[in-house]
Amino acid sequence: MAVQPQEIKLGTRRVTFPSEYLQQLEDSNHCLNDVNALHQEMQTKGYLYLRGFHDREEVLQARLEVLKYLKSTSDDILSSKQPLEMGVLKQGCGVGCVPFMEGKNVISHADPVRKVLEGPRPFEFFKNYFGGREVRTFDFKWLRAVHTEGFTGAHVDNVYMSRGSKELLTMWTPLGDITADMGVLAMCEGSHRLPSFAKFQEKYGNLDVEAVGLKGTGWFTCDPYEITDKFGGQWKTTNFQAGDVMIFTMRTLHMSTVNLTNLARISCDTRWQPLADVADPRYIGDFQTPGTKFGLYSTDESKTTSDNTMEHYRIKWGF
Ligand SMILES: O=C(O)CCC(=O)C(=O)O
Repeated sequence: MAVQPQEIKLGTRRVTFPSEYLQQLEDSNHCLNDVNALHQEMQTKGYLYLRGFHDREEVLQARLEVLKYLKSTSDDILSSKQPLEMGVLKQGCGVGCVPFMEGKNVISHADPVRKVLEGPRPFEFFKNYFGGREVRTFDFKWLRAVHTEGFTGAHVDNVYMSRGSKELLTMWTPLGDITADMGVLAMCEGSHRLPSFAKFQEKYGNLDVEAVGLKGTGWFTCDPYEITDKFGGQWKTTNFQAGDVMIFTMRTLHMSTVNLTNLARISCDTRWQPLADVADPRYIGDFQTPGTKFGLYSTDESKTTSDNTMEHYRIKWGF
């Protein structure tokens, strides 16, 4: 069935989806029984979009658990006029209204949530993907309920977690049916390998934002046009269904669409690697929840030129 074009926001830009600029993602489900084909897809696109990967009912149970948790923390987050499972935010619930749920905590590791994030499906998938080697996932979970107007700017994950396995992959799991106007991942296809991104990857992609004490989010930009104008690639996204996942490399540039609705956008990123590889110590074992927060929970300093801001580095790198 053809998708009706709709006006959404990708970072700072209003865009029509689907359109030439922001295309529909194609899934890689046809490769699921052929590990070489999965590798080939990852190599070509920089990601694997897999539909119906998790059990839908289990995902909806995990979502409900998160909503119950949010309700238990404060009466100011969710509207009591609507059924809890809808996840309707109270009017005015913006930045800072939804509690920080990243790390290893009562909700990131609640049974229904763990059942999805660390269930047999991802373990089997990654073991197969990594050629039969045993795998591990970080204890740290990037569990989020994104408020109205919230979004994630364009970045590669390598800037946050480059101190371990070179084969590390991200799996992004939407907890619920999440349409493009609620805040979904958009992938810049080819950004991990195209020669036009070589300098971007060498300079920005190799930055360890914590080691340099970067101020701000760690995002390269909030403007998707800047990426395609300067480096090329193709932005793609989709309306996600509960059960779908997006798996991608540490070098694949991605961002999210803006949550234009009054619904909490609940999702979690998890990380996977071969067990025998070194794991980034910041995210396993008895880590401390980071004092420095990057990404969504930081202030956007991308246009500030003072030392150690992204703008400072972009000028230094000649971007
Ligand atoms: O959920 C988001 O908004 C961003 C997720 C992300 O950047 C990631 O999975 O690496």
